[in-house]
Amino acid sequence: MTALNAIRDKVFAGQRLSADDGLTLERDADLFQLGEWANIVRERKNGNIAYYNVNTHLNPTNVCVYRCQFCAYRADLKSPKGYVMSDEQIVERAQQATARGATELHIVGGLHHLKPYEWYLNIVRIIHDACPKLHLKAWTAVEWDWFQRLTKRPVNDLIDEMKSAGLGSLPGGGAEIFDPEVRAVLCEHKADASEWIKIHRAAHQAGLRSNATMLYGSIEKPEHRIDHLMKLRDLQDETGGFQTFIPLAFHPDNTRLAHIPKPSGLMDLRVMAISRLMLDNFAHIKAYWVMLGMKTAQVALSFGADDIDGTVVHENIYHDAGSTSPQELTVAELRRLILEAGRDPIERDTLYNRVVREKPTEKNWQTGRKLSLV
Ligand code: V47
Ligand code: SF4
Repeated sequence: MTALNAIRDKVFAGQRLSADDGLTLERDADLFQLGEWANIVRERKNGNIAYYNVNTHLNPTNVCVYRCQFCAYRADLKSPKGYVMSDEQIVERAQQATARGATELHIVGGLHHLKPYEWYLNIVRIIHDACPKLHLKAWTAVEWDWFQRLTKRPVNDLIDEMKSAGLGSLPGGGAEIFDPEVRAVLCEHKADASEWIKIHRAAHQAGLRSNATMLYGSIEKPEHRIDHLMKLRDLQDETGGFQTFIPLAFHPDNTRLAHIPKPSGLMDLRVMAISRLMLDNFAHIKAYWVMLGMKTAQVALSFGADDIDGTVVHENIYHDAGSTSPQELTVAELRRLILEAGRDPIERDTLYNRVVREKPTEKNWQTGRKLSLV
């Protein structure tokens, strides 16, 4: 029996794939095999459902002490591009999101040279006080690591404090590629793999859920991607606290790695499918439409993904790096995108509870602009 036939039998039987199987998939499987097998797992776990949510992004500052090679978003302290939002602007953004029916605010940003930990804590507190029903998905592990460095306090203490202030869960950013040699090139000084894992473990132990990501298509090799997925799977075996895995395609524009071409649509689908096959203990795989573009996100719903993220609004990280996706999608557009892909759209909140709306949200979010997908 060939190695690929043995993998197919494991997938059909619902058995776990090994790291070697993952490498075989990376090297030898064709796209349609991968898609067929990933779709079996996707439908076994989530049927025909494709989830979306109504959310908004908030990036309180782009000023950052780090200089990740793949980042087009950051600014130096004195750069004219740098900004810091005021408390008033932050609360206004949260109130606008609430008025438009958002259930989630996704809060991440730079690590500002001069802002103390209390500034970040206060952001969560003032938003929660103003909009107590809005779920606050805040701060990547890289930011939590920075808070530890600033305060010299253990992360579980900081998580408890933010939780009391209104924190709801952690986003999956900052994972990049865990391999130390790749990380040394991409983002030398920031939290390493063991710190990222330690912080997510601490969040799960504090009763919070979190997401996980992987930045692919820059300088990593297939073995680095498989190693990354295996490390996430191990932590999920231990805690069960991850909700969703989000593969993030490298966007080169305006970065220090601008000479590297953007990964192809074929690579996007391969990584999506292999992630679905390897992460057998993750309930959800997200095709983040801002990063993939709407057309690939639709196809990805048949290559392992069961979630396309949300309305988004105010996304900076990918738009600064050359994303040509719209700034936001209306609920009507998200639902149409999912229906066209042959899936059943279900609105979820951050924790994957179904959202049932008694009355429509603000008109333009339901009906939307005309947006051509062809
Ligand atoms: O950590 C930054 C990545 C991440 C680039 O948890 C880039 O639901 C590609 O994590 N090309 C932030 N990737 C975004 C993120 C995220 C997005 C959507 C949903 C969730 C979630 C999390 O974006 C960073 C980094 O890995 N990134 N710049 C770039 N030029
Ligand atoms: Fe800073 Fe995050 Fe950009 Fe790295 S990816 S430079 S930590 S804003």
